[in-house]
Amino acid sequence: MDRKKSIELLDLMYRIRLFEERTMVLFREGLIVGALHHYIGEEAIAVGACAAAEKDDYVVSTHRGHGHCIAKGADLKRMMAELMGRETGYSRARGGSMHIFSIEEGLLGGNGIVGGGLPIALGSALSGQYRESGQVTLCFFAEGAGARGTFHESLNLAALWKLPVVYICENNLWAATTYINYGLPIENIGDRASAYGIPGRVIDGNDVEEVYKTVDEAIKRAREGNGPTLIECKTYRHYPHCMVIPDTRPQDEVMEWKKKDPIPRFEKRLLEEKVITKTEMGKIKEKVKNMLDEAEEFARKSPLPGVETVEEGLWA
Ligand SMILES: Cc1ncc(C[n+]2csc(CCOP(=O)(O)OP(=O)(O)O)c2C)c(N)n1
Repeated sequence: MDRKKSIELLDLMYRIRLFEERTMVLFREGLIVGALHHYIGEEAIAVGACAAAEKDDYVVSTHRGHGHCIAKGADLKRMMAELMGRETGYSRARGGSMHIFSIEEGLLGGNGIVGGGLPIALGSALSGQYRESGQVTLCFFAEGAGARGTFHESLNLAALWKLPVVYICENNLWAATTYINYGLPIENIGDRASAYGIPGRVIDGNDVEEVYKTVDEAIKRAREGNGPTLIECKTYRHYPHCMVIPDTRPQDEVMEWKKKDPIPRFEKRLLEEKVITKTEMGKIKEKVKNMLDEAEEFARKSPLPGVETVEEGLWA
């Protein structure tokens, strides 16, 4: 991976981490309401995967989707405004944290329904294939979604029709407060690929370069018309399921995984390989902090949607 790309990945990982930390503060201040599911600890997956995609490729996200949006190039101001319920947000405050949608950035939306994104990804992949546009869909979901019918039906059809889709399972071991082996009789979700006759990979989801390389390969395969790949990324979230749920996970497990934090790990590698200096890293972080100050200010100053607009966008 060249220097420019490595620095780009680090920058995006900082953006996600610092965005999430900022939203925690704003949530506690009552400026962000509703559910807030943080992506801290999982940054290497969104960043590695989206770095392998083109701008017009599609991304289908989840309830834990801020990282996917940022990695795909979403505007921090519009994201922050959406979370703070402002008219200038991506979904004009109709969506909030879980429903950031932006056709310009190829973001086909987050999803409050666990496993709800998989059939949507099937649709966008079919559309790409039908239009012969060369567009690939990256479909993110977590291990809890791997136990849903939508997972099996989608992978079956995608494999059958050789659709251009890459399934990326972010296995952070816990579905809210349910440990993986309570809901899944197998250790690796990636092994399920063999049931659909597609390649399955089980990788270290905290290694941004490994994610990048694996997804890059899967995207090439999809673009060449060879169909889907299932990639399971082993990872961990540093915080409880969402802002309003206490942490029920064993604290020694949390501590162990925090030692595998993808950001210091990547920083260490880049420093050792002399790709970047500590001062340069500091400068990137400073830039990201300024971007977040601007995003917060933009959102704070933006208007709340007026009551007269309440029926706009309703179809029923
Ligand atoms: C169909 C459905 N069932 C249950 C829920 C409630 N719920 C919200 S998040 C969640 C856990 C999801 O776990 P996982 O898919 O592993 O994602 P993670 O939060 O670990 O990223 C559950 C059960 C839901 N939103 N949708």
